[in-house]
Amino acid sequence: MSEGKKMPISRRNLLGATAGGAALAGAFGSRALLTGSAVVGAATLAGTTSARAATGAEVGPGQLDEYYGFWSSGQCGEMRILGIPSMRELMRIPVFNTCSATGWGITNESKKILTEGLLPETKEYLAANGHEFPPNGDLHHPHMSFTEGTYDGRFMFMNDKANTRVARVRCDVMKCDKIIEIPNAKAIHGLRPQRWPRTNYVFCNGEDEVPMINDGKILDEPEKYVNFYTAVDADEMKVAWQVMVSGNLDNTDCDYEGKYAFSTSYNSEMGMNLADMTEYDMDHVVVFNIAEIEKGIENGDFQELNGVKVLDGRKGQNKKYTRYIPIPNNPHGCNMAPDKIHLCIAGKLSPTVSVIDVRKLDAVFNEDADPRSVVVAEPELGLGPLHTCFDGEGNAFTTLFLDSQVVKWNIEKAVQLFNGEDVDPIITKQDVHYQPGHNSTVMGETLEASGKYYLSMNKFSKDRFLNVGPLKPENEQLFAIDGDKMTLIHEGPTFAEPHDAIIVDPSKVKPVSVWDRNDRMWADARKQAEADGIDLDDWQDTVIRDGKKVRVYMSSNAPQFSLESFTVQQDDEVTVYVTNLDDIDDLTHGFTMGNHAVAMEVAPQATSSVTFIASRPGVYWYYCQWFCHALHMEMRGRMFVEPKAS
Ligand code: K7E
Ligand code: CUA
Ligand code: CA
Repeated sequence: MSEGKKMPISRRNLLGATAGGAALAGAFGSRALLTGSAVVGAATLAGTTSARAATGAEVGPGQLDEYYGFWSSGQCGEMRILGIPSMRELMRIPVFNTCSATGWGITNESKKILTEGLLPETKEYLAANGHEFPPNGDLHHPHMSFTEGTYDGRFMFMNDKANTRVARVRCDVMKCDKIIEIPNAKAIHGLRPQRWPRTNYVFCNGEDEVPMINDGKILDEPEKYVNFYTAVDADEMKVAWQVMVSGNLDNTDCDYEGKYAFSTSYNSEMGMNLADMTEYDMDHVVVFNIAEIEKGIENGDFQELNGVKVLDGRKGQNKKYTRYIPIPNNPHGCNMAPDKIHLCIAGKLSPTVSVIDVRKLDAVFNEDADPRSVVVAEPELGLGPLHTCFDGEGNAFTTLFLDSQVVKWNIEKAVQLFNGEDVDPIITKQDVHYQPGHNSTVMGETLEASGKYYLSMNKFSKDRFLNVGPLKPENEQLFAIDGDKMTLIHEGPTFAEPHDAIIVDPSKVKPVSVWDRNDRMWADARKQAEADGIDLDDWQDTVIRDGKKVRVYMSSNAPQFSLESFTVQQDDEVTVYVTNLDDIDDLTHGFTMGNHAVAMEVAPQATSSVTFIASRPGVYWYYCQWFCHALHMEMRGRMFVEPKAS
């Protein structure tokens, strides 16, 4: 325990007169937060409808949006797709959650994805608690795969902070195809795909500190805790390597050259409580040297921990794997500018953004130059800077959580100011409602960044909408940008809790409308069907008995299932395979077995399967749960469960 080291944190301390104190008061004192917001809220904004017309951002009925938006959903655990600039929600893609509409977490295909990447000890834990896979997730950071510094439309990658997982979504069918649990690390938070030459790695930060071997032999001995930085092989979805670091890890990003990756750490103190985590004036950014790490792996300079090659990149190791750059004060956001030069670190409790010139990192690694020599600007922007995005014209937008504002500033001018020139880097400040976290511009984390639209993901909506009870939605605002002018064109509630989003040009993403019949999503079903002598591509109406196992193969063709009934015996393990033979755009069927907790989507040309124990005798109706036809209600059939002979 680290008690007695200093004064415990209290409201009175927090409300002290220093800048840090003021920031803390806002961050942790709800009264202060409310007061601040009310002031901002008084300035009511003009109607967004006319603003849309004025900025040319109108999207009429039947018109398509200019851009895709890929959204996280925080503790909902799913990924969402929105249209920009309309902000219409287009789709929800279940990942770490379960979904009644699509059957994610119910079908055999999704259960396999949700379970196969779990560690053995996690499976044991889950089984002891009546789960096959974690029923929850916390998805913060969705990012697309890159080729040469821009999106390539292959995959989306995302983290689950709650259960230390990383997932991949295929952009051709917009379904999750891989989820892995990361060993050793705890609470994967920041996540970024490698930008250059392509996304070979997905970099993942472990936020929570634990003993290196976390088997209960070490408990309250924080000096023995470590954190792990993980590189996931993006193609294989397997851990490539890990680096042990000093301090914890929060957000991460990487350069446009494939040389370095970066992570913020707000707990360089390795504190175990709020007071200790906020003790130092300076925390740090860890810089990871990718080539040196790969060399270290090659040369065997690692220990194997739970099947993973782990290098020691802790402070004082005097190796070239990592360097630590001092940064004030509990830094959070970590954002690489599309100028390929400037990395922007948001100070959170410091009103500054620290700008690192990544070209200067070679000297730090090779000549042991002063780590702070890479900081080329540190403009004071406002209270509570959290995240920064870019317009591709040398300007940055930083969210100010405590000020409930976004500040637009010029990177080059911030550098000039740092060099003693008499310039003001701040271009404009814009109120948002309220307390913004992440922000995004169009293609803003790629070489094709543009400042056409600016998205503010605000953590509080408070008085902006009709009251829906104590639990309130978040609030998102979209601005059209024209020169230095930011015009609000959308404000709307979102359910918990979009942390982050990327805005992607449709030329990068080409999803299909109809599945390929040979898709690997149902490879297992196809294999089983072949073994059973069933042609999955043809009309199927076959029931196969295999001891206590029964396999029911049926197809769907609007508005009919190929089987109007089938019979099983009590306690049979029943697997129903449904193949949708319709190959028309948007003609999705579903399969719900009444009173059996079984439901799934079967999109055009897809096969889905579900397994359950028919433990109750009787007549049960199954029906199509996606509206498909005028006779959709009639698209149903009966399962007869014959009672056991007593
Ligand atoms: Cu990206 Cu919300 Cu996880 Cu900042 S974090 S806000
Ligand atoms: Cu088929 Cu509804
Ligand atoms: Ca700290």
